[in-house]
Amino acid sequence: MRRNDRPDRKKWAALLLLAPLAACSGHTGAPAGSVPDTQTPVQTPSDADDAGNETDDGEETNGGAQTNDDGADGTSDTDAEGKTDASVTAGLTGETQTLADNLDTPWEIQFDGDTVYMTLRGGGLVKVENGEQTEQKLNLQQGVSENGEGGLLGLALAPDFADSREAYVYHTYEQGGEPRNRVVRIEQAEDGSGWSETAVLLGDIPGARVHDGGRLAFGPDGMLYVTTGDAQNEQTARDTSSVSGKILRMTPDGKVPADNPIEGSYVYSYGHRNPQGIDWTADGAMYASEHGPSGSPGGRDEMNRIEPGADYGWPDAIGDETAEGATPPLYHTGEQAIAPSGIAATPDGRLLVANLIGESLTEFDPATNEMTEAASGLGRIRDVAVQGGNIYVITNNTDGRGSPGEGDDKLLLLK
Ligand SMILES: [Ca+2]
Repeated sequence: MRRNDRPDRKKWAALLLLAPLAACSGHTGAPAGSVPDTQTPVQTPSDADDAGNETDDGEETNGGAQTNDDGADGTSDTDAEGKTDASVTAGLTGETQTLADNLDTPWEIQFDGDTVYMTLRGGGLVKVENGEQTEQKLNLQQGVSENGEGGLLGLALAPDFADSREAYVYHTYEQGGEPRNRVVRIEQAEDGSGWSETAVLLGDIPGARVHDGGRLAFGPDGMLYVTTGDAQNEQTARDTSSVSGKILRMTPDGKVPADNPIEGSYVYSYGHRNPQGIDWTADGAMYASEHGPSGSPGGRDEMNRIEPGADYGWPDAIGDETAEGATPPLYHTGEQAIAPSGIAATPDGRLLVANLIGESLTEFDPATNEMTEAASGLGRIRDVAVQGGNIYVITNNTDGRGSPGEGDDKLLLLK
């Protein structure tokens, strides 16, 4: 998801690309007719975790979608800050339209106008244009190491992608036999056929089989934000001298911005366990999803409002626990696990949340701190994007913890 033509791309995209998007769904080759037109509430939560045996990454504990669902939101409250009253979830019918399929663990959706780019965790980069799905060659200076949750993860098209053809990826690699992560800039060939690495913004980010973070997004300020996991070394999360368990902020050239909260440091916020989703609502507020602990007690997946220099408490404050200096989450899932990954702001100032264990798309309202279900029955969901008033998700039933169905995984338009 995130950013294409603007730092706060999704909101803008939703406003600006309405027409192109309608066109997009028309000429992707899949059945058209993407305009939601009913008020059908969402389905019941699906069964939870069918997945793996992992024991420590929040993607695998006994789960279950949130059940505080009061149906799709049909009565969005308008307030200041220019929010519109157009709920993108109110008209969902439960129907979907498949725009791409047979994707092996897709991780991030990015829109460039009508064109979609997606990373595949194993190292592929898929383009969907005019209904045609192609895997593009990606030449990196370090091989992608897909191991556990690591691999080719986040993708962010540069705000000036239309001119520069530049983008950024976050991927796991091996260094001396150990998993590490790096953020690199890539550039698309002029003929559009493939991509090559042109710069390393940040390497040597601690990695592990689980807790690799990996989401990239340009903020409304034009800076690149990067989520990192604690890489199974939880004591590093509140240590601001480490880049693990953080949200980092850097210039598009990989430099530390002069106005970062800690002088000379990439660290923008800390005390994170494994954040995999970030986005900004139209009022400029930044939010992040975060995987809570698994095992006992488990659950405690979080939604946080991200403030510069703030400490989000992991591992010393979990759920409602407090720790000195720690900012509590706006919302957590209690004993349930949903394993939230990508998030996407909606035009009316809410956040859609892609849930893995929860096998659902939920909608978080920062005005009430309530999470409601928007869609389910699609299996694990890794990422979500809002474009032109429409909602797009990628499933993640092939990520090793799900039950792949025919044609999985898929890029879906929710109708
Ligand atoms: Ca926290």
